Amino acid sequence: MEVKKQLEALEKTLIGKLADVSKPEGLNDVKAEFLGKKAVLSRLMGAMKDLPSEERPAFGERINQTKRRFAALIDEKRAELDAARIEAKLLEERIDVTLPGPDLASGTRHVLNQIVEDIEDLFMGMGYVVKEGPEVECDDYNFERLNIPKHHPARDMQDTFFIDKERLLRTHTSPVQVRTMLEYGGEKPVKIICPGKTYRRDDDDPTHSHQFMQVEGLVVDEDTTMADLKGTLETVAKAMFGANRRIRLRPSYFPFTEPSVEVDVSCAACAGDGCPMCKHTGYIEILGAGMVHNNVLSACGYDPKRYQGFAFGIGIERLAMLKYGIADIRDFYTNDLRFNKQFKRPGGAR
Ligand code: 2NL
Repeated sequence: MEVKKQLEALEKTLIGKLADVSKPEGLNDVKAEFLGKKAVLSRLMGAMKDLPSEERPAFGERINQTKRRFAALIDEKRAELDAARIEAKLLEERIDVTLPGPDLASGTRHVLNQIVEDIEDLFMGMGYVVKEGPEVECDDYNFERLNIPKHHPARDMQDTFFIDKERLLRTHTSPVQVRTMLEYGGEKPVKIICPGKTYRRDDDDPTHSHQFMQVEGLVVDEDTTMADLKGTLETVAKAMFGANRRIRLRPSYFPFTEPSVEVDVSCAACAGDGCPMCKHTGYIEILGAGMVHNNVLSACGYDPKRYQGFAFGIGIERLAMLKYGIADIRDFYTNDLRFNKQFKRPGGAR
C-alpha cells in the first residue's frame, strides 16, 4: 500500500498548489507537473513493467483513476477561475443606469416663436390650416388686392421698404391670405392663419421695430358673421391671457375690412377695475380685426354675394410685451441670453 499513500500525498500536494493558483494561465504549469510526460504519475506508470503481471491491471487502473481525478480537479479549478474572471469583468464594467446624466446645456425657443406656436396649436385645434409665404412680395398682393389704393399713406416710401417699383418687403402677412384665396379659386371655404416676419420703415425705439412678427387669420365661407369673429377672438384672448378674461370690440378703420374693429382684452392686473397697467380703462388693446371688405373678396376671386369672411391681425411683440411685462421691443432682437433664457419652458422646447 506504499503506492496508495504516495498517490494520496500527491493529491494533497496538487490540491495545495491549485489553491495557490489565481489565474487560468497558472494552471498549465500545474497540469504539466502532475499530468505531463515527466510527472510522477507517468513515472509510476513506467514502473508498472517491473510488477508481477497479475498486479499490473489493478495498478494501471489505480493510476488511470488518479489521472482522471487530477484532471477533474484541474478542470474544476479552471472553471472556477474563468467564472471569477467574468464576474470581475462584469463588476468592473457595471453601469448604474439610474444615475442622472450630465446636465447638457440646451437652448431656449425664442419667446416670440413660442407665442406663434401656441397660437398655431390653438387654431389648428379649431380646424385652421397654417399658411406661410414669401417675405419679398409684389405691390399687387401686399397692397392692391387688399383695397389699399394708390396714394394711400400706407404705400408711402416712408412706411415701406421698396426693393424696386414692383417689389417690397411685406408690411403684413395679408399677402399670404391673398395668395391662398387665389389658390383656392374662389370656390372652397378658407380657414387659415398666417404667421411670419413683416417689415415697416420705422425708426427703432422702445415700442417700434422695423422688423416684427405677425399672425393673421382669415375665414371665408358662406355664412360667416361678426359673431363668429367675436367668439373666435374671445377664445384667443382666454387662451393667451387666462380663462377669466373678457373682450371688447371698438369701431376702427382698416382698408381691407368693413366694418373694422379694435379688440381689447380685460386687464389681467385689475380684472377690469382700472389700474396703471391699463391706464385706468380696465382694458388693453391686443389686435385688429373685421369683416373682409367686399373689394378684397372680389379682387381675390370670391363672390361677395355668396361669401363673407372675417380676418384679424395680431402683433406678436406687443402681445409678448403685455403678457410678460417687457418694456422695450428691442430686447426681442438683441439676443442677450439673460433675456432669452427667462422664457425657458420646463420639460423641453415648447
Ligand atoms: C392689426 C390689424 C388686421 C387684417 C389684419 C386681413 C387680411 C385679409 C383681408 C382682410 Cl387677406 N383683412 N387682415 C384685418 C384686420 C386687421 O390687422 O392691427 N394688426 C396688428
